[in-house]
Amino acid sequence: MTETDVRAALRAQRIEVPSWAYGNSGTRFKVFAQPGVPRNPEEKIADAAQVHAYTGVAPVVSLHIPWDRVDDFGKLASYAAERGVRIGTINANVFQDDDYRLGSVTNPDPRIRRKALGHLLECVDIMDATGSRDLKLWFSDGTNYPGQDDIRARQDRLAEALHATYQRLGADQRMLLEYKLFEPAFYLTDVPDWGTAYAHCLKLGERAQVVIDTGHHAPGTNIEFIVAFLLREGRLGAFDFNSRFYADDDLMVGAADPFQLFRIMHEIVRADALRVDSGVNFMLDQCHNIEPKIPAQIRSVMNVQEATAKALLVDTDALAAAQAAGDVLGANGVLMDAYNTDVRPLLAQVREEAGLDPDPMAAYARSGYAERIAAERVGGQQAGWGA
Ligand code: PSV
Ligand code: MN
Ligand code: MN
Repeated sequence: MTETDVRAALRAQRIEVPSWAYGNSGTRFKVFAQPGVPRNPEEKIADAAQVHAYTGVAPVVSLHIPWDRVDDFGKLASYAAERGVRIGTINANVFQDDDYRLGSVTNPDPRIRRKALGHLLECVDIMDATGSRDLKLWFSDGTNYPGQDDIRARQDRLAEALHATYQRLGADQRMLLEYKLFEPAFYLTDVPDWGTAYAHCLKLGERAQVVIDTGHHAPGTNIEFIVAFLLREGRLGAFDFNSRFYADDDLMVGAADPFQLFRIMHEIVRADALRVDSGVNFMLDQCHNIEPKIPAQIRSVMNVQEATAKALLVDTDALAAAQAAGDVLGANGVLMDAYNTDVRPLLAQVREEAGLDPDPMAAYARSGYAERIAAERVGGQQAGWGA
């Protein structure tokens, strides 16, 4: 790839930001309030628009329902457009209701299953109103104790709900199924891994795709293998990017393990899946408990850009030659050369070419936006109401 191609690919890259990154968040021990946090979905979108204004690659905001419920979603979409962004993925939430103590779509009680399915279908209505393509499903469903419920029956109930939701999708809409190893259930999770998500998606049809949340794996899992495998099968629909040190930490992507992020982006570039029309959506799923939120989102976008730039710089001819020759050290060296390149000057140039400040963090800090929202907004909303 020529340097011009690399710069063009970086300019064309798109990263979706989550509405919930801008609200107050914490752990189950403490939610820390920060000054200036949004009081409503409009203000979350306004903050997300700041991230796009300084990075130029984050024009899409993901919503979580009901956290971002409004009376008129069409109006919210227009509000976003006025600020230069648009509404992206609609994230369903069937995990914050007392009724879901024993599960949502897998609950043994048919009344609760109907209620959960009703919410999933309502999310598709919202997608119709916002013009969103993707419905993201993550289920907190699982059990805490062996024998608590029937593993196979729960899979049957899950399949039934997924099928009914899939049938409701419009021709241009997709269902993204997210997996997570554990939490909040500790003994068994109904969609614990990519294999389970993939098997359900295969049965549903081509518009059912797997989501890889980078924080949802056991320590040491080779996530880039999962990326390569799903891309090869045409079933990688999206990423939820974040970092983990221990569990589902939701820290800034590229903070815990920038090398892992590079390896993931290498597989993306290898499959030509960086393009906006590749069908792979790159989203952040993060919470910023102690750091300021808008700068944390800007930093996260920059971390993804740096990993992407390095992946684009891999000398693919030299890599293929070394691999074909069985040159283990040579092949590894090609990859490490790209990883060890300082791409910050290249990205600064890409930003300048796009008419942006080469240093988005400094430009945002200088803008006075943080001080303005701190003065204007009183009583900021908690992201996910303390989820
Ligand atoms: C679950 O841990 C998850 O990763 C899902 O994507 C949820 O929708 C999101 O977090 C909420 O923060
Ligand atoms: Mn997620
Ligand atoms: Mn998560």
